[in-house]
Amino acid sequence: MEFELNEDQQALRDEVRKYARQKLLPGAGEWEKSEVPFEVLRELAELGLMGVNVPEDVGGSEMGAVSLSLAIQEIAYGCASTAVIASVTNMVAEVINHFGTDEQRKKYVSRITSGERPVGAFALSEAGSGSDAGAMKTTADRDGDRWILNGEKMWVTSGSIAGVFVLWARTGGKDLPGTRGISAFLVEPEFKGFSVGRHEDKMGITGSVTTSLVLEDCEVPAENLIGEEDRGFRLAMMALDGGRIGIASQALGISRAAVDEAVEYAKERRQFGRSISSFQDVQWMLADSATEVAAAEGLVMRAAYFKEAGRPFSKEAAMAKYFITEAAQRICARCFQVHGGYGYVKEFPIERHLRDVRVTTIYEGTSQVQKMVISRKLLEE
Ligand code: COS
Repeated sequence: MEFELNEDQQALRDEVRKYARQKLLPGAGEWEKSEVPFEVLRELAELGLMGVNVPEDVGGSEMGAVSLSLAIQEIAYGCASTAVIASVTNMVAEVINHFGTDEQRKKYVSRITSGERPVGAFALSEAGSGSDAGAMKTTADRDGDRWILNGEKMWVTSGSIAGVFVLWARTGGKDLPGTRGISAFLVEPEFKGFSVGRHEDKMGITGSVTTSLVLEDCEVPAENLIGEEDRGFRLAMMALDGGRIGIASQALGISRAAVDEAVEYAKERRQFGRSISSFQDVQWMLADSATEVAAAEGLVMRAAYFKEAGRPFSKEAAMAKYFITEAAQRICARCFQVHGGYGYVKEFPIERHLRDVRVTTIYEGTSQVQKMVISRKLLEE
């Protein structure tokens, strides 16, 4: 059994680590007050980090799912907002690469990987359709050589900055309810009838914009249907399986940063005439946190390895996301506690980690949805 990364994976991890600590870490505190600068996102594309697991013929790095997870972990250590933008973009590049025609791949994946339009977005949820993704109401009706889309998507990461959206709508009318009769489309923000709606005012991850999308007789060329008509729900589920490894990697990266900061703070801070790191209470908070990080590393890398090996990995991805995103809440809360009153002020990044990490048990499937996926797989095996 091998526990080591191969040379390419190590090199990629080291390179992204260096970049994230030099470039992202110092900016994260400022960017959360505005937005992650677009030049940074373009730079990520130029470094090959917006298409880590897509082939070279569309400009990807072709480095596999394990490398993608490593890259997101390192990016998240530096800046959680940048990590979610990169994770979703990679998921979008992968879904287009996997299900798209050659023309769709060449046009839209290359657009992301070249840095021309370095961000992709995923538009599945709606006001009344979150965990129950099949309950969406947005419609797409065929009209000659185009589709006419009407409805409103919600919670779209990078809604106002993406150059391409994979967007789901109902094509099956009343005959195909629920998860049947849904199709996926490649939508450009310049398409007639497309507009960006409300910008959400969030608790964390505020360097990453989250918006709604309004579709009013939005005209999408017929050739922009991706995958099979009426069978698009499967695309969303398959994309999310990979995306969940991305969010697990993000939570892992944030947790590692929190532990490192708590260790450093504990060593420096003195109370009652001695370092607080000499108190067993503090030691145990650090030990519990580092142990959960190590356990999560195992689950996250295992899920990425299953994906890379071409094995079924829905359950493994759900387990990894469920475990680390829940553990990350405890880890960041303990590391926050180690900081005492200083944790509560913005001088230290730990309060940002606590706010940023909160959403990870929610987006790309709540912990409750992950448990549905895990238990269904167990019962069908
Ligand atoms: N890979 C491939 N196909 C899948 C799949 C997967 N991982 N999961 C489900 N499918 C297929 C099923 O095989 C089924 O296909 P058929 O229509 O051929 O029977 C279809 O998709 C519907 O699956 P299912 O019956 O399991 O759908 P449910 O409505 O019960 O929903 C959950 C299942 C809850 C798991 C799904 O709706 C979900 O993941 N919800 C959360 C969505 C989410 O993460 N949103 C966040 C978006 S980012 S903000």
